[in-house]
Amino acid sequence: MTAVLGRPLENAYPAYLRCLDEADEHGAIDLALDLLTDGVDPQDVLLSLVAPAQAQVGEWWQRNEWSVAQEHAATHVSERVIAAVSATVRRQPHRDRVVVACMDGEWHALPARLVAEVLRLDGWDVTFLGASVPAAHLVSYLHRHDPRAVAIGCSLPMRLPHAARFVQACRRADVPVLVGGRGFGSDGRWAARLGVPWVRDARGASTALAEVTLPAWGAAPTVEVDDTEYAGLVAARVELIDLCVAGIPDTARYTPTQLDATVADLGYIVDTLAAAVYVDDATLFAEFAVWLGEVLASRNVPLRTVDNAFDLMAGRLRDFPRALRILRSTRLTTDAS
Ligand code: B12
Repeated sequence: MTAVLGRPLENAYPAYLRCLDEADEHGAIDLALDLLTDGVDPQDVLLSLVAPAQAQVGEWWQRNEWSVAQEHAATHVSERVIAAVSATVRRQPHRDRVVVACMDGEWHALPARLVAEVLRLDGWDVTFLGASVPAAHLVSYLHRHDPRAVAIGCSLPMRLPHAARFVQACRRADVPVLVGGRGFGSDGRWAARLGVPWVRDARGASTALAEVTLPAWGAAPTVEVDDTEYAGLVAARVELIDLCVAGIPDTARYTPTQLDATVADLGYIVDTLAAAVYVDDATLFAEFAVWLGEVLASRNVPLRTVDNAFDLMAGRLRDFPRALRILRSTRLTTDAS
């Protein structure tokens, strides 16, 4: 954890993690409110205590040290803390209305919520729409409320094609868009591919909103997005999963839980491959493969199974040049291992 600023937060961080570990929401709220009483900036409480603690929770889950239930409990505590901080520090909005939302299928509302609260603390009149908003519903909402801009959060690269549709919908409604979140890449390079302004963090969002000018924010995509191959992959999704379940040795002996997990992982593989094809960037899939390798290795899943799935998919995707190139260049094991 590197993001802490100054002593009070530094001292509070281990205690906050303990509260998350024990699902102690009262302890966590007291700790956050005590920091406010001590004069710590509320934005720092959100961004240098809650945010890095949530990232830590993710690492524990990734390494199989924490169960999904522990992660859910911890996230609930963080949500309560954010609510307590914003209820304690109420600022009258004196800037324009801004909408913060996550697109269809994106359930990571908490990162966007942090952004929304930081914007609120900076005086913006924020409407937070939360997780998984269908694009059509967003558009009708924008027509009614006419905000200065929409800030879109995406935490999973595999949701990028949906983010692109969301951006297009906002542009059709003539509302400027900015995006953020780890789903656009650590340096925002996939936002650049979609031709949309990206900001690294919540404070950056506030600065960017203050500077918003059209048409700079209405830039066209920097690459020709390959919808055709992407659409073909989406259409073949179920077939690809079935093919792998049938083709991977031993699946007949899997327990129902193992089979469910395998089908879910195969779904992530296809969706991430489709996203990599969409933005035409093999590094998107390569980064995912590293992450998947870590997740599966910590759960004792043989990584050869994944390479096996890549090969089976490549066999079916002979007419998909981008997908084929990506699959053939990605391996979780070396031949010798
Ligand atoms: C909590 C959590 C969940 C919760 C979310 C609940 C909620 N209310 O948000 C639930 C259980 C739903 C969930 C589900 C999943 N999750 Co999850 N989740 C997390 C976790 C642990 C914390 C999220 C969080 O609060 N982060 C804190 C914020 C502050 O961090 P941040 O993203 O860095 O945000 C900063 C910037 O990125 C930026 N920013 C972020 N959003 C935005 C938006 C805008 C507009 C702007 C301007 C800036 C901006 O500003 C923020 C603050 O400065 C993360 C770990 C992590 N590192 O984030 C995993 C994580 C994101 N999840 C992950 C995964 C894999 C999943 C699942 C696929 C798991 C599964 N097997 O089902 C599903 C997918 C669900 C879906 N379709 O959306 C992975 C993603 C890995 C990858 N390479 O893609 C992570 C990284 C965990 C990990 N280490 O492996 N998850």
